[in-house]
Amino acid sequence: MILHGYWRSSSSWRVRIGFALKELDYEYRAVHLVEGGGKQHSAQYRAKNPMRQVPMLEWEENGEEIYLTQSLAILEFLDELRPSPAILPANRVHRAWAREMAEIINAGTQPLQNLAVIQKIKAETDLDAKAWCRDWIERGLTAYELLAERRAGAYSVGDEVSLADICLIPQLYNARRFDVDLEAFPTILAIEERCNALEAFQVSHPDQQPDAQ
Ligand SMILES: N[C@@H](CCC(=O)N[C@@H](CS)C(=O)NCC(=O)O)C(=O)O
Repeated sequence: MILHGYWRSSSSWRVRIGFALKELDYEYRAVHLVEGGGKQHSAQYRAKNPMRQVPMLEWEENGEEIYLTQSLAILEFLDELRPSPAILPANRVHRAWAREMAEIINAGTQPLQNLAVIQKIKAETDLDAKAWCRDWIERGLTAYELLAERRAGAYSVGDEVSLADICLIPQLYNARRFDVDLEAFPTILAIEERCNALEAFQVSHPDQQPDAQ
């Protein structure tokens, strides 16, 4: 399988965590999101992924070229491919909570601070793009913290790593890039410390990627 990604793309990092947790191999193809206006906009890449984003997984199945985008769809696909360790809790309610918290990051936070949004804000408004990103990340993490206070054990939902943690940790990396003050999120920081101790989170870290700058 070929994983198209970018070292400091948080959505790409989510998928790398999934591969590492499940001890599945992949070939890494770096897509530079900035160089030359961004390789995600090239005709060749757009033909495979019309959303012009990373990550994208590419492989061949029964003689057919398969392309799959959207990190959560990719992670659920990996979970079906290799069910253990599961990234979705066995308990139905916990599973729904893990998905809910993952979506707070995936749908409610990251899209508002994505590169294309920042570029548009800078090009078309007088807003402070960094402050914009910081506000939306703070809003997302505030909600996440309140839910985690009630639901967390060692990790965001109970005592097993789940989809929620896989989305949370890369978002914290983004939060620091935008100078979000994380002191207000003690539950999240405790979860992060436990995740950081796991090899799957370490080897998938942006700084460990071949295209890291
Ligand atoms: N919901 C998507 C988000 C993907 C996404 O926003 N990727 C960013 C990097 S984290 C990207 O490729 N941005 C390129 C751009 O904005 O031009 C997913 O989970 O895969």
